Amino acid sequence: MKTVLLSMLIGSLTFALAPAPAQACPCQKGKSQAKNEAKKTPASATVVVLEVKGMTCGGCASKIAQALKELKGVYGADVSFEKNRATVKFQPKKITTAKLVQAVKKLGYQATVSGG
Ligand SMILES: [Cu+2]
Repeated sequence: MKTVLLSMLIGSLTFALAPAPAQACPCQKGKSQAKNEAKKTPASATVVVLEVKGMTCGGCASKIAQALKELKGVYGADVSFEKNRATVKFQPKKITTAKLVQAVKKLGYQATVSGG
């Protein structure tokens, strides 16, 4: 029992130290708890960089990354809130960049394929 109490204490301490997320942020609603498993990336995969607008906290970035990773044909998504950018590794035969953009827009953010 003592171990349980201690871990609970540590748990709440960690929680208290973590930065509080912005309440008005759209990423706070309907947060998915899907697994963050890395998929195997074939050599034929390609990378696209999307410019993402509308992110207001790191949670937005994680939410977008999560949604992108759940798409068929996407092997990995790295979203940076600071850079307003999403780097997506995907299989062009399975999914188009338009679909990737669409998935980000569906979450309430603006996205465009970066020119370079
Ligand atoms: Cu957010």
